[in-house]
Amino acid sequence: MNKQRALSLVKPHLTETRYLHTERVVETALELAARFHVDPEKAMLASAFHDYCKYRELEDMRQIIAQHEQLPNHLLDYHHELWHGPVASILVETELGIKDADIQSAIYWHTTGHAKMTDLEKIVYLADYIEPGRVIPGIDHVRRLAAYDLDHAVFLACKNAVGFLVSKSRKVYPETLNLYNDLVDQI
Ligand code: DGI
Ligand code: FE
Ligand code: FE
Repeated sequence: MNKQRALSLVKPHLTETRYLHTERVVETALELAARFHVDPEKAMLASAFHDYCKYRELEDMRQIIAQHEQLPNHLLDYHHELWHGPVASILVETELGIKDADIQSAIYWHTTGHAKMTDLEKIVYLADYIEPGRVIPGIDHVRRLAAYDLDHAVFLACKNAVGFLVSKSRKVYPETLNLYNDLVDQI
């Protein structure tokens, strides 16, 4: 599937703003894929569909998580913002026929990250964070690191996200902390 086709399939599921975000995530992911030697087609498809389920009804997502054996029920104990990646990893296959474990896993983990991420997963996670439309405190440092050190950039994005959630007294998903712990000794 080429980029135009992928974007035309995701567009009806998104708001205009979210679609423009998605276009920028795709371009950013393709740049990162070239830089860090990751399969560009997988990077394109995972980034094009990463927010495919961002606007699904919460009740529909709740049901899919509860019923689908590949999705852990404990997701329901966390903020519903964490549901759209895992749900999309299933629905891109059942609704669009995208059946590729690497792509589906990058979609699954794009919000929280996890320990021992693949480079494809890191690229989608990072592209979502640093795409040029994002305005986040400290983001320029992450963008500079993304020019040459994938792990360090992912670590700083994760650290910023954890710091933000803690500052707001929000729950932090355990895998986000596992990603932090995984990389803190490596960078
Ligand atoms: O879908 P996007 O907005 O493009 O980006 P995303 O999938 O990274 O979602 C970001 C939202 O998810 C943002 O509002 C912060 C929230 N989030 C990320 N990790 C966690 C989290 N919220 C909670 N409560 N816990 C987390 O670990
Ligand atoms: Fe998202
Ligand atoms: Fe996104």
